[in-house]
Amino acid sequence: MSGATEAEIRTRAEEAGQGHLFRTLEQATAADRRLFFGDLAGMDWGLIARLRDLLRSSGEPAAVELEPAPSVKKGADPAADAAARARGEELLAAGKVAVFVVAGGQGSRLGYDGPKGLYPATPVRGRSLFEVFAAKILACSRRHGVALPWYLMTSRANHEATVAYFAENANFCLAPNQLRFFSQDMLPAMDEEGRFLLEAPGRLFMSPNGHGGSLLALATSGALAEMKALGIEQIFYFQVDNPLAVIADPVFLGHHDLAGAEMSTKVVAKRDAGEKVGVVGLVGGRYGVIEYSDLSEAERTSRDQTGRLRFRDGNIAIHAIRRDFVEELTRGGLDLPFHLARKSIPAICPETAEPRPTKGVKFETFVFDALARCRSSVVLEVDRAEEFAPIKNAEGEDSPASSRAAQTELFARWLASAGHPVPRDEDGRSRVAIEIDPRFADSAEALRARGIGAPDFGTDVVLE
Ligand code: UD2
Repeated sequence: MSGATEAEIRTRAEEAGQGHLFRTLEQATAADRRLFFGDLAGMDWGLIARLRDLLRSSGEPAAVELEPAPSVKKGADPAADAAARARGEELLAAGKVAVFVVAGGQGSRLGYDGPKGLYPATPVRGRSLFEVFAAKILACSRRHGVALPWYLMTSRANHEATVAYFAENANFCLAPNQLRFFSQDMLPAMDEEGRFLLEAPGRLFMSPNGHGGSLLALATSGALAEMKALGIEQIFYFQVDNPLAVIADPVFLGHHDLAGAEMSTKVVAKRDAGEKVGVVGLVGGRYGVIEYSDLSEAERTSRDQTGRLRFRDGNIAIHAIRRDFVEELTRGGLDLPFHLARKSIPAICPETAEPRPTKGVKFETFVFDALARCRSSVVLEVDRAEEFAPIKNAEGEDSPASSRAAQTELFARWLASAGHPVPRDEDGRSRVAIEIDPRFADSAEALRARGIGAPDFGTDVVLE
């Protein structure tokens, strides 16, 4: 409804059952009011009607038959890995790969007030997640003689701060045309009757439409068309929270490409039955990820004959996705199912504007639901210690402290492989924090090739 008057926008919203939104509108600030009418004008009312139907019909999810999916373990077959690496390196050198990070989430569990990518993640210098990824992309670009393009998806709440951060840091030495920022769409939260919720008069409670929305945003932002024009065939997808992600891993890209897969996934063996990661499996015969909250107790704890968890392939949210598969999924809108998250939402009463936390529903699509559409998919198991140390919680597992410790241990192994074993305490942990900048060395082999002398282990070690 672009170009519509406020009266027309209001009529359309009232017809859609949202008349309550206007009862406190006279209390809204001018800025909120503008945004409010902008949000309503941009509303996809056809989609809203579908979401309201879904809300009405959603009972218990139907039981699905879950089976473990076949997987390949990195390192188990060196010849196959070498062939995959060669293929992946060929794709990279030919400029057929783009890197894509989803950074539109709100990071509320971490309690960090800002885009999560700005979070200081490294063990000594405290470099941000975005700087770590930029450094890895720079190192990979140099190695393959290309300017690896990096697409960054933000959301309304963090877009400007993200773009400004890169500008303030001179894009961490990446070429300006190597970076593309775009935002995902937002969706309104609703109460159980399908009425939109307000967080303040004239301010709709909107939230990002889930990381599945990243595929749609690739299409609507023009990024997908641009990738096609650039000759890009494969998209390396990852989440903003994992500083150990091996960006554009040629072994993964190669396995995926050689198998002719549409979309592939990296997994790690689950730490224990209770670990909060989705599990990759075959759902009714199709590839998929079952969220930890949707696994039954029996499935969570079930073990195979060898005593290992039957469903142990923990999704680390790193995917290789064919560009033309994303085109197929987004032709005429995003073809992925919606998930409903029921939460207490800090809403106001639409009559009195008094705060009234409300049991509400948020709608999201998940990128991994696209796996169900694949004819072929590679599930590549990798070593957690080498590739997965996410920052999700303020404390405990998957926290800044556990991630820094995992980074130090990885760099300690690289140093040991280069002939410099690190001093260890009685529990076997490195006595000093260690940081190796990816621009100095981004793998054990790269570090060995540098031929460095013994570092001073009397203090924290930084190689940069
Ligand atoms: C996700 C997976 C979980 C497991 C884990 C691995 C889901 C639903 N669960 O859990 O199964 O594999 O990751 O690390 O994905 N994001 C957006 N836009 C959105 C929502 C999320 O960009 O609308 C990004 C967000 O910035 C982050 C990532 O997606 O990079 C994961 O989001 P999350 O923190 O909600 O998912 P998490 O960690 O609970």
